[in-house]
Parts: sequence; structure tokens; C-alpha cells
Amino acid sequence: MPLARSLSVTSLSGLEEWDEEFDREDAVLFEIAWEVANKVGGIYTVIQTKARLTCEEWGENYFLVGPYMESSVRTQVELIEPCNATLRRTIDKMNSSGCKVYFGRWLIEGSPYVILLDVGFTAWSLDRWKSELWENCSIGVPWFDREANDAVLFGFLTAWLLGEFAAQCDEPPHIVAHFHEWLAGLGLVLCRQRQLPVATIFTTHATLLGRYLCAGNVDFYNKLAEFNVDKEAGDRQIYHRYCLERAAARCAHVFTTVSQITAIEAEHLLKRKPDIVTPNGLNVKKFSAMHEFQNLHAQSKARIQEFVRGHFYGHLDFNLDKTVFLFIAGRYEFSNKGADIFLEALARLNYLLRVNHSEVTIIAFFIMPARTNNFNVETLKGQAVRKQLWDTAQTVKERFGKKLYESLLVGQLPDVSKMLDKEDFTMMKRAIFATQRQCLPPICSHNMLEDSSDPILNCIRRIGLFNSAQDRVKVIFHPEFLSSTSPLLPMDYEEFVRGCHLGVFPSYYEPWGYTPAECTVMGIPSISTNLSGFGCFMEEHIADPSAYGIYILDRRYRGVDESCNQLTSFLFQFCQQSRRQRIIQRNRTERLSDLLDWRYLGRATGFRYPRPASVPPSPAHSLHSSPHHSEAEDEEEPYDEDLEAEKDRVNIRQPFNLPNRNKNHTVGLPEKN
Ligand code: G6P
Ligand code: 1S3
Repeated sequence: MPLARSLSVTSLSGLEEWDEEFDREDAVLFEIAWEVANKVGGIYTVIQTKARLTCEEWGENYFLVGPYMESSVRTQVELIEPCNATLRRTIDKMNSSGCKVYFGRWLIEGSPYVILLDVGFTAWSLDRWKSELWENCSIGVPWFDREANDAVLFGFLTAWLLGEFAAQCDEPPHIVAHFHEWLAGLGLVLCRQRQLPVATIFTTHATLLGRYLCAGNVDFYNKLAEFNVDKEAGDRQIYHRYCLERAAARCAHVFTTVSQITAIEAEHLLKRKPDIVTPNGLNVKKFSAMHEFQNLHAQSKARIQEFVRGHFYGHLDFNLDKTVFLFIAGRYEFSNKGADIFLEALARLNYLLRVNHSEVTIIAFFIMPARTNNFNVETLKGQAVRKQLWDTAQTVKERFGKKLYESLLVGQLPDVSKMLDKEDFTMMKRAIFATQRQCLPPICSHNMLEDSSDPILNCIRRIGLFNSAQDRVKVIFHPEFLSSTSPLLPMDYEEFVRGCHLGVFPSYYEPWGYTPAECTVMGIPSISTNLSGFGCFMEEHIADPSAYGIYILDRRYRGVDESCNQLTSFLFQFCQQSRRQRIIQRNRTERLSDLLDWRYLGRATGFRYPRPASVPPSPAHSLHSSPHHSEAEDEEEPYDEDLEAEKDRVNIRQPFNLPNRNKNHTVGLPEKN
């Protein structure tokens, strides 16, 4: 790592030490990421959800910097004139030197300013910049790596922008530049190499090597200290990317990661211990009435049930009112995201439910995008059949109603046996015949391009979960992100999550994990792991996470089979809860949302949520996660939600005003009990 060696990380080289008295209003913050107004993965969520609060804090002095992507800009960005003279001069200067730099407002909450750099427009500079990179930093980027080429262009343009901005300032500037992930990292390296007067922060959301190594079936966490990082990166043909990432981490004035577990990973793989851990938050919207999110659950669940009615037509031999919806969602990394052990646990759960003659049916959704060529016919047909049954029922109802009305008009009570005539029966019989089916309800909703080698499908073939009548666990694989305009399941992701009962995210590699966090703020319980940033964070801040519907699977100290058994037992326990217990648990889950709000994240250090007051103290009387007040599966029993909430609130007190109990108690990895 030639550059990393030549730059002293601790030195401020090029950066004047800031006078502590300087006026905060004079400081300017640039936040730079490839996912600014450009949705690729989790970093987009980080930036988008944080924008409102950052705008409140930094006002007119906050600028997001990202790539110019025409399709996203058309729908998400309002292009405007630069908001101040310094920026106008900077952008004009760059544009007159062969760049295309756009300025606008990103139309999300907070409407932050965005500066978008058209990397394609400056592709003519690629060779020159690559040789400069080689000469100054000894990092060679191969021509065929398109993503790395984009990173080079984006990096040089960012450094140009910051350098030009600093040059255009009348007073000595106070510039902070926060770079996310390796794709944006080169801009930081160049700021340091050119000694620009810019204070730099680098946040890594996952390390390149970590992701690759974990996906490759290695004993990652036990071998962290032993990897020959250069060789491992070389073997995977990502050495140049790795160099860019490591140089950015090494050169930053402040280096951060999103969780403690990724901090340890970074220390070993990037050879720098992060200065601070900055967990990811969300922009939490609170409803004024507690029950509102519960109503939303019921509404969204009804829509999922409608879809299920169509999907399982001809095989609706289970009670939808006693059906529990589970889901896993995210980037399709089969073992990193834990889809492998989820499927295995589902097979075990299926067995348990069958031998226990359970009345509960489980439907597990897999929402992970894969290569497809659209929906398959059988799945679309299911929804068409359902719609036809609905239409038939409506037609018969109308004809029935008309006859009833006519009979009442002439002052007679109707003869009920004559209310339905032959035509009605023919219509209904035809509709019922249409529901006959020669095959089982499909597992996959789409035609997969790599059907025979797809890991989820192959695993299902092996464990034999084929949606047959005897199976208590059914599986639906939807290999595309959800959309409210889908002809199949017209719901957006948030609506879908609200309608489910439990999110299952048993990841092996998960630097943070937004999916369980999103479940939490919507009041939906979830399963994560003690290898995920989110799981460790919750374990640290909550005395009894499972009582709040936060189940944390041990994938750290147990073998795969044991973890799988633990996951099965979490799922089995969850299935045994009554409706009332689920409602109470959702209320508790939702009460944790403040913990994940960007507004409070920084202040949550050292705080621990106690066990909810309403959970019985002895585990012998409690079902791991839920109070056992009643066995009844109904809502009629008096249940004072406010009282329950109040009991817990008294117990929790004001979480974020408490002093730090232990100064060193930041987001540490939990000790093994
Ligand atoms: C919410 C609604 C209730 C509904 C319940 C269903 O709490 O407010 O009206 O009965 O959800 O809960 P479940 O866990 O069975 O989907
Ligand atoms: C990464 O996205 P991913 O799903 O590839 O960054 C996210 C935001 O920090 C993080 O939540 C996730 O764990 C990482 O893996």
C-alpha cells in the first residue's frame, strides 16, 4: 500500500488546525456517495433517511455529492441554479473545463441540495487519471472493471470539486467531506494527496474482502486475524478495489464503520481501527394514536391474504385466519443473508408443526431479486382465477339483491329457496370448476433465467417444501423487489412488511442490517443475528430483546446446525402465540423505534431498555417472548393497551436523558453469556 505508507494518518497535512472558536455557520459539509439520488443498496437508505436531520443541523451549508444518473434525476431531482456565489463559480469553472456538473434539490424529506457529477461525460479523462493514480498512489485499475473505472472518474471529479470550491472561497474555508464506501473513497485519497484544506471522514458500510470471503464458505470470524489480505484480494481479482478502499480508510482524518462487528473486521482487513462507530438510523414517523400502526397491519395483512387466496387457488385447505406470514428480503446473497439456514429451519418447523398437529399454517416469502424473464403464467393465472370468483360472487349478489328488492316492493317476504335460479348456479359451478388445478401452487412467482442453478430453488428441491397439502409451511419466492404497480402483488415494500407477522434475517454477513430495523419502527417483530450490526446493537441496548419482539440468533458461538435449531425454536415459539400475544408484542416492538431514530442515535450510548414491566418475571411462566395472560386466541378479552404501555413506560423512563453509566460502554460486541 504505497500511498497509505506515504501519508501519515494522524497528521493534518494540508489542513490548518481549526480554531475551536470558529463559527459553525462558516463550516460547509459535503457528503459524498455513489448512492446519492441513485438507489443501489443500503447506503441510499442511510443518506435518504438522514437528510432531513442533517439539513436541519447544517442548513444551507450541506451538500450531497453523487453521480448524475439521468433516469433517477428525472424522477427525483429538481435541477436549479447553484444556491450561492462560491458554488456557482466552482461549478461554472468545472463546466467550462470539460465537465458536466449539475446542481439541484433532491426531492426527499429535507430537500437537500445535491451536486451531481456526470462521470460518463468525462470518460475521456479516464486514461490520464488512471496513470496519475498509478504514478502518485501505485494503484493500477484494469480496463475491464467498469465499476472501478466509474470509481476513478467519480473520485477525480469529487477531488476537483472540493479543490475548486476551496480555491473559490474568499476566507480560509472550513470544509468537511464525508465519503461513503470504496466507490467514493478515491476522492478522499486525492484530497489528502493534494493536501486540500478539507477535513475528511470515511465510513465503510461493509468491507469488500469481508463480503467476498463470507460468501465463499470460510470460517470468517474465527480466522479474521489470519487472512493474508493482499493475497485474498488478488485471488478474487479485486486487489485494485481493495487498494482504493484501504487507502481511503487509511487516509481519512476520521474513519468510521456502521457497527462494532464491522469495526473489528475493518481493523483486520483494512488495517485501521475505526475511530468511532456510527450506527445507522431511520427517519421515524410516530403515529399520534398507538393503535394506528396496528390498524395498518390489519389492512396490509388483508391485502397479502388476497394474494394468497389467488396463489393457492384450488389448494386453500388451510385457515387464513390462522396463517402466519414470515418474510426475508434483501440483496440476493444466499448464505450471507442467511437464506440457507432460514430454509433449513423452515423444513424443521414444518416437521414440528405436523407432528404437533398444529392448526397454524406458515407462509414464508423470499423477496430477493434474481435474473428472471417476468412473472410465470401459473402465478398470474392464480390472481385471475381469484378475481373471477370475486366477480362471480358480486354478480350473484347483485341479482339476489335485485330479486329481494322487488319482492319487498310488492310487500312480500321473499321465498328464499327461489332467490337463486338455474343461471346463478351455472355461473357459480363454472367459477368453481375454474379453480381446479393439476399442479401444486408454485414456489416461484417468476420464470427464473438460472432456474437449475438457483440456490433458493435448489435448496427447496432438496428439503422438499413443495407447497403440498400436508405441508404446514408453504414457500413463495418472489425474485423481484416489490412495487405498488405490480399486477401480481401490488404493494410497496413498506406496506408488505406491515402486513407480515415476522421478518426473518438470519444473516452471516451483515454490517448493519436495515431490514430488521425497518420492521422494528413499523412494529413488526424480527429475527436477526449476533453477527449483524443491528442484532449486536439491540442486544446491547435492550435487557430482554425477545420480549420486545427482537429475536437475536446466535451465529457467533454456535455451529450452523445448532443455530438452525435455535432459529427453528424461535419460529415454533412464535407460531404458538395467540393473536392477543402477537398484538401485545407488536406494541412493544414499536415502542423501540426511538432507539433507531437518527435524532436520538447519538444520545443512546450507555442506555439499556429494561425488560417490559408486563412480562412475568419467571421464565417458567412465560413463553420466551410473550406474556401468558390468556390462552384464548381472541381479542374479546379485556386488554388495556394504555395500561400495558404505561407500565412499560414507567419502567423505561426517559431513555436518552440518562447519563452514561459506563463511559466505555459504547456499541460493544455482546459478551457470550
Ligand atoms: C391489529 C388490528 C386487529 C387485528 C390484529 C391481527 O392489531 O388492530 O384488529 O385483529 O392486528 O393480528 P394478527 O397478528 O393476527 O395479524
Ligand atoms: C450494506 O448494504 P448491504 O445490504 O450490502 O450497507 C447497509 C447500510 O449501512 C447495511 O445496512 C448492510 O448491512 C450492508 O450490507
